[in-house]
Amino acid sequence: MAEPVETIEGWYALHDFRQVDWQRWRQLNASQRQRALDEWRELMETFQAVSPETGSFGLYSVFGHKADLLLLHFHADPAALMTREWAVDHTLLGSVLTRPYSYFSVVELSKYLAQGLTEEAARASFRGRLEPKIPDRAYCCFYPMNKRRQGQDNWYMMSRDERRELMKNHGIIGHKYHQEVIQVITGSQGLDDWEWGVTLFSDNPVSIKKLIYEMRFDEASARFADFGPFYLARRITSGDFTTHLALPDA
Ligand code: 76R
Repeated sequence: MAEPVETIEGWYALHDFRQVDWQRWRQLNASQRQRALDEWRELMETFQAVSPETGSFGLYSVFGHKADLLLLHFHADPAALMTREWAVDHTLLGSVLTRPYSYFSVVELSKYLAQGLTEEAARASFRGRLEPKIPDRAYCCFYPMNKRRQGQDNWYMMSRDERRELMKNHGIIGHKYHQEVIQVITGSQGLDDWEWGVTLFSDNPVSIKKLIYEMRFDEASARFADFGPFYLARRITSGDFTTHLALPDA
């Protein structure tokens, strides 16, 4: 049997996508709308006020038809993420939002390239990556992925050394985009429908595109990667969103 690589887990992640049901929104009267917007602002303030010791939060507006909002939470306690889902559902605005997608996972670092380190040493030196702050970048791209299990292209039948070699090359490509694109890899084996979630942050959507395109030619992706849906979102303030909803013709 090929041996699994050791992984180190950090904060849990909830990618909570919501979509406005405009018909239901328009059915609310003026005072209900006002209440909905006030409640929403308050809730976003609560999310933003999460202690940096235990979590982080970012609000994004999603391009295209797949969703309107991405509420991105990282938190040490999975129960806190559930409470945050419920908190949205319990607001008046929550009752006009549908949930086109969501993803639950946990920040994961694999020890392919840090083999000598004990878990404690790795934890200490990678704390910033295990407990990610939402980076101050304008765009966020999210997609789930699997490593392929098909005929000769079966990631899970390869030896750990072969996989490490592939991950090394993968890391070299990724490193070219160091600082330009910040990546958070979350593992979701047994937690959600795919094996990993990939969350990328950048001020430039083209940098995200170029990174992903370049990786497609690398064996780790070319032979072994299968992808789910891609979401591209732009960071917004809760005020941007409430202004959008409050437009007279909205
Ligand atoms: O942790 C590290 O930085 C060491 C090198 C590294 C590992 C082990 C690394 C670096 N990644 C690792 C693991 Mn990655 N990564 C992806 C995607 O679209 C695609 O084709 C793949 C999606 C991107 C864009 C990306 C970016 N990586 C992984 C794993 C787990 C594999 C396993 O355990 O079997 C997956 C699924 C995955 C996927 N990766 C980097 C990046 C970038 C930008 C880097 C360089 C980071 C830097 O040096 O700044």
